[in-house]
Amino acid sequence: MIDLYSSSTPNGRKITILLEELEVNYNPILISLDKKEQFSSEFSKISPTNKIPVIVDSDGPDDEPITVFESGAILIYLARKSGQFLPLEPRAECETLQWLMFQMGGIGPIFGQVHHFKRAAKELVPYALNRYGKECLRLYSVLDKHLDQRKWVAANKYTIADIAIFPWVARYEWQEVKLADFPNVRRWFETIGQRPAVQRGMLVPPRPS
Ligand SMILES: N[C@@H](CCC(=O)N[C@@H](CS)C(=O)NCC(=O)O)C(=O)O
Repeated sequence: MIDLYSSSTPNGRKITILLEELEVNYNPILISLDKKEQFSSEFSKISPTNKIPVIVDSDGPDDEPITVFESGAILIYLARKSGQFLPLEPRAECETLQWLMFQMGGIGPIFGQVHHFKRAAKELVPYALNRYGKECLRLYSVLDKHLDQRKWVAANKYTIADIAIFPWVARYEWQEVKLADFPNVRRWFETIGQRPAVQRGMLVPPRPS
């Protein structure tokens, strides 16, 4: 059994999408960021960064439980364990990992700042809105250009690179981005959004009422 400590955010949903795709049993445990549960002493034991997502897999390597934090590392761990969504062939694996890192190092941090300065910041900070807004659009352009003539982000296959990027693009309205301006991204987004596992994964854990 896999315990997933998560919240209804893009980084959390990367993992629920992959778990749903893999059809494995997992137990979602909501960590409420609003209630600052990520800073509890209990959660700090498994998340040294005080961030979600984290998994605890009771069936880890050498028959021992394993705890994994950082969403990219969790995706790689689960993909390797299952032998799915991360190709083994070295070039295809490298391509998949490089686009996964593009999400981890670019899309995640920058879109996260856009969400913060557009929706959460207590004051209007034009400099930050301009800086992160511009970089957000640049990242969409990179992805759009890359997806021209390609169905998937990497390796001609649906992989953890697609899974990592999807829930961030799903918040395009928060970013005030028009997907019509990025037709290749929009086509890719609509294709992935039709997958039943993706639809299920986007609902777990539910938003706290
Ligand atoms: N690089 C980390 C980022 C994780 C992250 O930023 N998680 C956010 C939610 S999406 C979080 O836990 N925020 C709580 C906080 O910053 O206090 C990953 O990909 O797992």
